[in-house]
Amino acid sequence: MFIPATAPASARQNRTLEVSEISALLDRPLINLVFEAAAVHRRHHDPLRIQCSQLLSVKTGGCPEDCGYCSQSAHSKTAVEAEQLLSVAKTLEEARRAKEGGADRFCMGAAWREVRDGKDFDAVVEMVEGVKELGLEACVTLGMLAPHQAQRLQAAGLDYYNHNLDTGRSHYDEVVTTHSYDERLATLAAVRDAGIHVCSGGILGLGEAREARAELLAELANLEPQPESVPINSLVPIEGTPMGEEQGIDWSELVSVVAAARILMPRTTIRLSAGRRGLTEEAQALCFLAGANSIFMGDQLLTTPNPEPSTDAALFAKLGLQPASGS
Ligand code: SAM
Ligand code: DTB
Ligand code: SF4
Repeated sequence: MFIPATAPASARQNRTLEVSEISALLDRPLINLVFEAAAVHRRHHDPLRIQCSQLLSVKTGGCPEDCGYCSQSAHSKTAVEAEQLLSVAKTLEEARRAKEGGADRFCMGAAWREVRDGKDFDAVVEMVEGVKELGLEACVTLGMLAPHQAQRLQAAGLDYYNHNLDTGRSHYDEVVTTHSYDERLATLAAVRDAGIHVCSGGILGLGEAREARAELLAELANLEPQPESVPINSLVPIEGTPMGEEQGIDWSELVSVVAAARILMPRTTIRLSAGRRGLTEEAQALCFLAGANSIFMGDQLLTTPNPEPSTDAALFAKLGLQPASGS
């Protein structure tokens, strides 16, 4: 029996959510699901405020992992060339520009399997310190992390660590074979134990069934405590990758996952992440109504384009939305 959204959030956090009940939630009429999610959203968040993060790829391409969706995997022949780690100075210049553009969080991504202690990690720690000095929240996504590395990032002032579970456990082997689901969970535990906020979500459109989406939501919502941030990406198909020909998912599936995530994780920030260029304004509006309250802003994600800032500003104006950091 699914606990109705009118029950206090604590009621659902005290027990394990079953995949079957989340599947049933995703199968509900979309109109009812969005209505319920919108009600939960308003109880816990200002529905007019959207948290705005900006991304920068600080180490692009040449990744040893074989994630089938990714432009940066050395296993795929894509247009992305492998690069060295960006300098601290260049990174902080981009962070300054992001702040001027209205971002409140700066997220730095590296195409690494895992963090290795050494000069590159030292430089990333410096980047985190510099971003914090600019008065921005700092987030990094660097692949797998050992507990001592998480502690070092925490000491540098890191606010969030992004590490996505990407899809349900049953579908994971179809997506990546060079690391396991349990390794992803171990990194999330190291992040949590170090006292850094957890940012973890997934990608829709990897050829998964609805059941796998329910599994992903169950994994995330059953984490204790629940992640502070859950990015929901729609696959950006990349030519040359095993998933480059996948058909995009229908907007209604995306809205239902956003709504279910909001109902299951009432306090979490839910980010409408990669794939917004493929969505109409109306579909994005429904996602914001259903509880999405964060986006990536700026015209570039990691290696692919994002909506132009002026396009997002026009959408925000039409919907009466404001960046979370704005007055
Ligand atoms: N290497 C690190 C890792 O895998 O955790 C960090 C970088 S990785 C590019 C960060 C996340 O971006 C992935 O977990 C995935 O969810 C998302 N992502 C990558 N390529 C994508 C694509 N083509 N479409 C949508 N999301 C994508
Ligand atoms: C997340 O969930 N999405 C971001 C961020 N975390 C690192 C990455 C999106 C990448 C989209 C494809 C690209 O630009 O390469
Ligand atoms: Fe590497 Fe991350 Fe891309 Fe996987 S998603 S290939 S780990 S950069």
